[in-house]
Amino acid sequence: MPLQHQKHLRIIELAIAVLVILLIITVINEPTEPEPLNESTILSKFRSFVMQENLIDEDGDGYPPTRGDCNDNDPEISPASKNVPEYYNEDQSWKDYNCNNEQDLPVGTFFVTSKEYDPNLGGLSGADNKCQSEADNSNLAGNWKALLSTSKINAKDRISDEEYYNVRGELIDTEKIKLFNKSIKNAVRYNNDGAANESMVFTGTRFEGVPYSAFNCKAWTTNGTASVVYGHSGSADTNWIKHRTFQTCERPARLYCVRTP
Ligand SMILES: [Ca+2]
Ligand SMILES: [Ca+2]
Ligand SMILES: [Ca+2]
Repeated sequence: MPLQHQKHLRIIELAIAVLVILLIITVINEPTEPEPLNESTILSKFRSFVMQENLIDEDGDGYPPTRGDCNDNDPEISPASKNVPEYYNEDQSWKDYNCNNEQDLPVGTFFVTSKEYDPNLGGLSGADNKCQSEADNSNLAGNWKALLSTSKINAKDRISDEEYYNVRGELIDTEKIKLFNKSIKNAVRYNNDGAANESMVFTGTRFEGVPYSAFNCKAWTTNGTASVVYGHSGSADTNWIKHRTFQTCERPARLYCVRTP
């Protein structure tokens, strides 16, 4: 074959190869047929979007989980209820309104301890530890202190000025000056688990919130010969804080515990 013809053949082969490549590219880039939009495909697309974005408000409280509903199975729990005090109900249940797995009772809430203690409490700090550990055992949030006086320390100075409630949300009194003025509006009555414990409570305190002389088992360090004042957790008159006096520190009793800042 003459050289000229061979050249022409090469050019034709090259041109065919380019055309084939162009054809392949065109076929690959051909847009696929769009899915026809009928009512059911629109609905199913919408449903899967809503599921994917978690926009459903299961309990109908107006807030889906993506808008802050930390419990979408309970319409009483939503961003609108996150500061509601988590007092015990009558059946000792309670609701975790802010979903933090702790029971949030306001500062100024009182409980009476579940346990009775020896009058040698280990001083005020030992008594505070007992309140704190009972609170912790029941998953009550915050700091808790025992309402006690020694001869030098006033019980009233150990707690902050608040509205005071028991753990079922019954008002004890509206401010400190009224709390320590004879009677209170409701007895402390309930323990850290929300059950009633109407019994003797160590206080060492007069109704004014100050020491009852030296009736405090030597600042709560002895179970021997010393004097003591008990209150009564079922009382709302002055007996709530000064119920009985004894000349000996042998008898075990409970403590009043108060949430502090
Ligand atoms: Ca909801
Ligand atoms: Ca809810
Ligand atoms: Ca809580």
